[in-house]
Amino acid sequence: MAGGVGAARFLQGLVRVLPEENVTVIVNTGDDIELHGLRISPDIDIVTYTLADIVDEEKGWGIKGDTFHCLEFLKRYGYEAWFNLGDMDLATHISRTRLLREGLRLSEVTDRHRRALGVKARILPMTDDRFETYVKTNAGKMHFQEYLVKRGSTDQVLGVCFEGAEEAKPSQGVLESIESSDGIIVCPSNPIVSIGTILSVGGIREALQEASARIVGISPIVGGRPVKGPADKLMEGLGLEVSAHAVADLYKDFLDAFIIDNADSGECGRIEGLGIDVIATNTVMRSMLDKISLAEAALKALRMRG
Ligand code: FO1
Repeated sequence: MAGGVGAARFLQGLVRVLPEENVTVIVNTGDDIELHGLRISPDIDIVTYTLADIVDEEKGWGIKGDTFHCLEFLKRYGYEAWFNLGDMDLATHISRTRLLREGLRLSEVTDRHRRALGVKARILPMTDDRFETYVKTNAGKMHFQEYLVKRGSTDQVLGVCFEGAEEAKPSQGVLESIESSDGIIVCPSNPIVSIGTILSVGGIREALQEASARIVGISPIVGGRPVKGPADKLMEGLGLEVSAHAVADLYKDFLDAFIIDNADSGECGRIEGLGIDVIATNTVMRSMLDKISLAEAALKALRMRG
């Protein structure tokens, strides 16, 4: 189960210790947005580009070597261009929008794109239905991307709402993959707007509670701060403590084990108190070796071998 950049970095390690075709990634679509008439699915694209080895590694999103000529020209026509869509990246959004308009489901489009880019892992959007994350702030309610990218996560968070969550059904293959998998990993992603969204889609949380496979989570919080992104601001805004323990608490109804960073080893006892096995290791992924070691730790916690 995956959000964007943190999950994609972890998956780079995972596909080096497991055959890639044995991996299914269930991806958050709450960050999806329509801009310039195009459907953008940031987390799906981040995971796909990363596994295709074409991602801009420094940013963690977009395509390496991409240019921004189209966006510059849109600005000359007076359009807002706060979301940086590269020229090659735009081809993905044009294709997605076109295929959706022709009647394909988002999951079918995603499958076509990942195959075209040579990705062997299955990539499943959490839902094919409309689902958008909004953040309630002191400056009003806004789309998650507006909060994150346009306004740089500077507004005070008062709440989060998932529009479409009540009607959203898991996309085809999601529940089946949870039921039949040998091990389930909750990637180091934002617990509110990446994993929280996936868990809010009808039936997914229940499928995890009933899964026969072991489930391991990886903390996205290291030393009381998120490795990347605004998880701290969102957690605080919802009245939660910003800690590995608070993340484990959000997942305690289905988690068997939780991997936390060595920096948070002081929280082991509290997390074990939730009935969850704890593994403390290095979770900060700077090099490929870090990613591979973390993937190996996850497989060990799942009692699986690569
Ligand atoms: N993140 C930014 O911080 N600024 C951007 O301009 C931006 C553009 C962008 C374009 C395509 C894409 O797939 C992702 C993009 N992201 C950008 C990342 C994205 O907004 C977030 O990282 C995810 O939604 C959170 O997982």
